[in-house]
Amino acid sequence: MTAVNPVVDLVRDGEIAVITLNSPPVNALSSALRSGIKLAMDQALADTDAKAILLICAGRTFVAGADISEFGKPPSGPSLHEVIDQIEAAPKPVIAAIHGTALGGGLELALACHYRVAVPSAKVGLPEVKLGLLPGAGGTQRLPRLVGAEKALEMITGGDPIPAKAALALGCVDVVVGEDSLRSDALAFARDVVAQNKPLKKVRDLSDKLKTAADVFANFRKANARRFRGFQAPENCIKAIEAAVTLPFDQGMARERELFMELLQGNQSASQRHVFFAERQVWKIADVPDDTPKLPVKKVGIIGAGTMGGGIAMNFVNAGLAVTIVETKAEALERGLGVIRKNYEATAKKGRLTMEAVEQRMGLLSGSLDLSSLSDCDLVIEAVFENMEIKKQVFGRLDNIVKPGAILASNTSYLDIDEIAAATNRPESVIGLHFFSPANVMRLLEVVRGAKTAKPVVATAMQIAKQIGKIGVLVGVCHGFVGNRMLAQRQREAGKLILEGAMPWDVDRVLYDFGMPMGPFAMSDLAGLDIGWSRETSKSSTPREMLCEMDRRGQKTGAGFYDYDENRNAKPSAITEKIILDLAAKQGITRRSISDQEILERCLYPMINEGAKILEEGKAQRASDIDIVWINGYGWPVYRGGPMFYADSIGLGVVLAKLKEFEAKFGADFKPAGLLEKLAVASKGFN
Ligand code: 3H9
Repeated sequence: MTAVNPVVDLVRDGEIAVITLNSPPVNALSSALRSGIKLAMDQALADTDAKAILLICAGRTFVAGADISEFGKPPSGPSLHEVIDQIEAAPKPVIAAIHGTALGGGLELALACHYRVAVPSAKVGLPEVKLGLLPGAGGTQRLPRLVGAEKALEMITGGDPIPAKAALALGCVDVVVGEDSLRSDALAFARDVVAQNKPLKKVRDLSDKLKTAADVFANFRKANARRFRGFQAPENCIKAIEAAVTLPFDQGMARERELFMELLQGNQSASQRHVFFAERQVWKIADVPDDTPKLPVKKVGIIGAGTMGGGIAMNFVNAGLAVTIVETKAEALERGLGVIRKNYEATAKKGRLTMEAVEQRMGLLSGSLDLSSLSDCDLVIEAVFENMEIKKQVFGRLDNIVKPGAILASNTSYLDIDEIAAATNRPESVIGLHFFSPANVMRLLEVVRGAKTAKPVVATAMQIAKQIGKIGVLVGVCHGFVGNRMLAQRQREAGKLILEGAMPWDVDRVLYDFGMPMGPFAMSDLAGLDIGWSRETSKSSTPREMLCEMDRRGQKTGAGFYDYDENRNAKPSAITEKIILDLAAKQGITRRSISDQEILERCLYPMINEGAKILEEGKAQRASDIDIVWINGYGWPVYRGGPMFYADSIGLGVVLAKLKEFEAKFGADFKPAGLLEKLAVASKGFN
């Protein structure tokens, strides 16, 4: 074996030169890897005894793409384009042997090869759109030539990889070989290419599949307008594929470059790349190393069969764990189990689950009216009414019932985990697992670490999050934890803005246009205005109270802040407007015109400020964890990178100056956090 450089080897196996890429963990195309491939190609091409070249990877995967950490840094070594051009132009056949994933630049590299072989478990795709980019090394020009524009549109704007078998059917790979014999089968394939003197198949020269109906692109844009709302990358992907269809190859490549650079230099891709790394950082806990022992979790107990409890149960059942749900009343238990069955059956009706799987999952679920049936559970999650006294009672009882060492978790969204833990004699086993509604759908799980929570309990909770397909974010005990604590800031300002001069639909429109799935008032209408409201204590002191008093309790009653038609389409409401105007007058507020800019800053900057306080108090490990909470729990647009990254991208100095201005005008709610002030003065960012 000849080491060409530390990450690339070259050997000759008979008449085949074998280039092996070995750059763990995922063979990303770093400068070193590109240099190594180029050098190895030079040598293999110069070797007159080598009749064909095999490109194969060591480790767990074929090339997973360009090295994302190099983006935005000064270029070094040969570019990926140089490497790709060299391969495609090679006078000897070059064959890619694919296992694991060939993604992004990795697939682009493979598409430049003359032939591709893959193991059955391999996947190939162009996921650049998820990083706010487009495939920038020929992917937008070569893939349509192989699979046609329509399929390329779907694959490139969707970004999801396809399995080897589908890739074979599309012509993306030439042959699928044995799962455990990639190297020998690929070598045999290469020898066959040589023996039969097969042609050098260059994707750039193909044109048959490029014939496309004129309206394909317009139709695709129209059909996906909602899905792509706010994102720049999908549109650039579409334009690049259009170029593949309308321009000669080299001109198409130039257009691809232009469109790629536009994205690479933009804010959206910077945000999405931040999120890529943030999602991987989030699992790392400074004082709980990866090798911390985990507790075995095979049987889960859930207390409460309501919407939350049921949704939580589905997560575990989906992951193949046995779940017992406990309720106090038989009807509630039956209703809860019935809802779960209905949910599964609805999924089955859509063809995404077999009826057999529905039964299998329901078979993992049992119901009980007796807390003591949870005695042998490894993990118990309480999802009862949000009331400290009730929770303390439940935990006190659990402490006497559940086997020692089991994890006792609360799904509280606000309450003090330490106080709950103190109701037991095993506070080290108590933790918060804050699921977001609908719990079987939302990806976020706030893992709330109490003052006494043991490290193995923390480590196990994070592992469980992964196991059930959630993104677990470790947070500390404080009112509302990370997400709801910051949300409270936005809700307060939204409430003030509508009395000062804006209308609910103004606030909602500004936040929707920013990229949120909906604004605060539309969200309240959806959730129900009467959450936490009671007629006995209602004092007509806020628009929400007054709406509830009128039985306008949101979408479920056909009216809330908005009026709704029979299809639940929202319309601004004259009744709400009058309530707001009357209340403002009653409170002596002189209404004024409020700009969209002020609405945005008033809603978002106090959130960012609260995020700074959360960091300062150590309630989140890092700013990027806060971003992950907001993206996955509240629909913050991923192309704005989360509130903390967004603050960095506009500049903390700008945020600080505005907060000070608001503090002078509106009072202490806007007092800047010490950390924000410190970082802004030092011209630093949160990330
Ligand atoms: C591109 O190719 C642009 C071109 O079109 C044009 C160029 C001109 N770079 O996810 P994991 C790290 S854009 C750098 O935990 P898994 C990752 O951060 C690229 N680093 O493993 C992590 O580091 P750490 C298009 C990368 O087994 C470690 O590797 N390609 C890259 O769950 C393990 O990753 C993509 O978008 C990278 N490209 O999943 C594919 N990829 O251990 C992105 C990973 O320090 N990658 N790392 O936290 C993936 O989707 C997954 O990593 C993969 C493996 C499926 C490959």
